[in-house]
Amino acid sequence: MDMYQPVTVKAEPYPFEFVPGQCALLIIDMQRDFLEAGGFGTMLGNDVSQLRRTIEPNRKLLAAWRSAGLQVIHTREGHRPDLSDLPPAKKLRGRGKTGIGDAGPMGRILVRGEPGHDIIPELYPLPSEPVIDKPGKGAFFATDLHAILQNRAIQQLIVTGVTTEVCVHTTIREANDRGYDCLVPEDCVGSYFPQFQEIGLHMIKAQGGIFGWVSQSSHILAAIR
Ligand code: C5J
Repeated sequence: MDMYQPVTVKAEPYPFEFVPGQCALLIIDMQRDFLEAGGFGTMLGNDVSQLRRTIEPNRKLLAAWRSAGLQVIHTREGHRPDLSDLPPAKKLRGRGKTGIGDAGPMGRILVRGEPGHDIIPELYPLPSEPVIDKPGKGAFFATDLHAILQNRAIQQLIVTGVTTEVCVHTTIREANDRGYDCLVPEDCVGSYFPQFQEIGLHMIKAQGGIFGWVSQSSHILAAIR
């Protein structure tokens, strides 16, 4: 593949054109606590199957992206073990009996280094792929993501992961304000709430692509083959 020959992907609201060498696959928070039965997500009463359907399309896209020699970045939502980066408001919100930092089914909930905080084995990062540990919903807040993208001359992002209306959306909005183009393959993003999945994707591509483009992983695979 010619890294600097633009590639066009079928997308809405219109085709997405990207330069492979300047486009990273950004996989948001595919962590065990959100996706595995018995994790934090389930504990909150969510149906993880709504997220698990994204694993296989992400696995295929990641494999193709890696074999084309393109750049991959992963993120994880979580906090320092001493919780010094956990805003009190985030800790209290939800009013659950068990929250961030407490003992959960897979170690302390959303704490770095705990089993539940780690990325699911199906999409495990390679040692060469940066992993951004983020304390917030957006991947740019209080992280070095922007610096890494700038240093690698990345201008465009394929954004996948969970959850569509929370960390994926927040990251796309942050990326927009920093000048990045974002394409979202809808089969590679998931929400616990089907109605939020649907409306979240509409919000990205509405008004001529106010936050970016929406497509399917099959269209991206076809474009990079
Ligand atoms: C949430 C996320 N939903 N990764 N985190 O709390 O979207």
